[in-house]
Amino acid sequence: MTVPARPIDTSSASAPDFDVDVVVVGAGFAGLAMLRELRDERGMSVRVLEAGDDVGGVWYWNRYPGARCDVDSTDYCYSFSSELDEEWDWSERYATQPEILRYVHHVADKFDLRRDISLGSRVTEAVWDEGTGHWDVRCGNGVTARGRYLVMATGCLSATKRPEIDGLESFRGQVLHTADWPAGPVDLQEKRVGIIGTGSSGIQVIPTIAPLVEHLYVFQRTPTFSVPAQHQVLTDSDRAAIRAQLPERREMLRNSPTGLSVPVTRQSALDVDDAERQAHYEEYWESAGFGFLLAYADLLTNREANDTAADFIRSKIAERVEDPEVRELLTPRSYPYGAKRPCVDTGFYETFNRPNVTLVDISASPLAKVTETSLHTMTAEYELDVLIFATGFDAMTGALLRPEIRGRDGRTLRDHWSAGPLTYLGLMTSGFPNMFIVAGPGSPSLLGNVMVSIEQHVAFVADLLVRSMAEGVPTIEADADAEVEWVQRVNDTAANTLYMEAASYYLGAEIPGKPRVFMPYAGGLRRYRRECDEVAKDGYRGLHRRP
Ligand code: NA7
Repeated sequence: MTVPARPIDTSSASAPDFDVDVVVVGAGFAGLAMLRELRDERGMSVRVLEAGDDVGGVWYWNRYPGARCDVDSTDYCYSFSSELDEEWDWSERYATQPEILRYVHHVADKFDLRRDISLGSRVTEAVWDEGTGHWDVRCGNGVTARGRYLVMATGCLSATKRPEIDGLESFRGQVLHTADWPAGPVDLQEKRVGIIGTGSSGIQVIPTIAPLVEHLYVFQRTPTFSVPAQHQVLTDSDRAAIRAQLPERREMLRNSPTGLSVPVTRQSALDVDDAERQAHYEEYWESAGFGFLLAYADLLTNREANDTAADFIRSKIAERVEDPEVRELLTPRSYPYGAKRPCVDTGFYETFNRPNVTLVDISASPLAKVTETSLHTMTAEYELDVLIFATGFDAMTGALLRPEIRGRDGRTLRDHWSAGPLTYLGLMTSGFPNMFIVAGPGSPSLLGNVMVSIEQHVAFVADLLVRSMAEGVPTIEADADAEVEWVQRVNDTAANTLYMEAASYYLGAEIPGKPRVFMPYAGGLRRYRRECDEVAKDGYRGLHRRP
């Protein structure tokens, strides 16, 4: 069902607040990179609309205790400026949220980005005006912008998810979400704290707050595979060594399947004997962190190979948790390692050896209700002062579908994607001319280092816009058949992996009723980059560029 296209009524003033070449939504890593590239390198006018009161995207919102990136800081930053590389020193292997936010502020100030960003401006509506060939964009605070192009740089994990629990509004204690953590101090000292969720965020919060609180109740639905982060503080000599190899390291990231600085092997886990495999896993365990998943080439494609890694991790969990019952509850057995986003941790499992930490298995006895003082499962009551949701996000599509986006003939993106996201290369969707998505569904984004994905998308979009403008092509749109083929390719690629064997957010399983389709492209960043390069070389095959 479609309704006629209509431009946004800007009521009192017919002119929008900002009339630019490109409206970018989001001032996280993707939006800032897009702004700098389009404005400073390509001479376009840009307005960035950002919901938060400051720049930083997920790193602005995820201020929970213990928040860190689980990709090496050296690899989780921009690569466009050698001057920036020279003047910025990361202090730790995995940067904390405050350090990453300082970096983002440094970049925003150094490249004078703030002057083109409207903060506190959450986009609620974006409408394609067929008559003029522009996007009209409106924010909840009344700010309006008009651009020939619209870039959604809204992030894959930014629309928070908080499960409905009966009676939650009656709770008299404090309710927090990891991805919407208050900016001011939160006092957890001597409090009875409950936390729901043991994904990457929960795994970071739990060991950080356990020593502070009177008692911590961890409500776990599915146990997680986690390997030690092997975190370390970087010394001057570490940094000097990293700097000396930075150009080669960056080149390696760009040409790797994952964007991670872990060597890629072609060896199968089944090609070696038990002793050799065990030694190899031990070596990765001691250093690789997230890269443990890359210890052998077939860990995500062959269940028997995967079982060898999963068994190894399970044996390590067994060494780390004292109580046999708790140990069993923490041990993942129902899905392959890596099929849900794997975690890295510092002392997560050991936290359950503390007398003030209780693991509550909510798969056996689900959450039932909240009262003024307590969280109840079906079989027990837990009195709490603070309840923390570490329940993650409406992944990949959430931030794109919450605003009302209307394309050609007034069709909404929600309608177009009602059976799951449809994109060409993860970058464009048919019927929504001149709209681009950075690191969206259909791109590798979440399956690797998202910074490498972001920079590749920014370069691709910038080249495409400049070329189209130079050629007098005002409208760019994904071809509907090319889109269907790409979505099929994304599905086929995932079908050859073990990703399909877990109820993960890659598959839309995190939200009841969300279409179950595998959303990211699982063919790897390197292959994806080549595909995009080929598409560009073929005159942007699969895109209609109408003069
Ligand atoms: P995740 O990884 O999606 O984890 C969410 C956790 O919350 C996970 O343990 C979920 O259990 C649990 N959860 C979600 N909904 C519920 C309900 N309704 N009841 C009980 N438990 C629930 O989000 P994170 O914030 O930890 O990490 C997101 C990303 O940030 C991460 O992938 C990295 O890229 C960084 P489930 O497994 O669904 O049973």
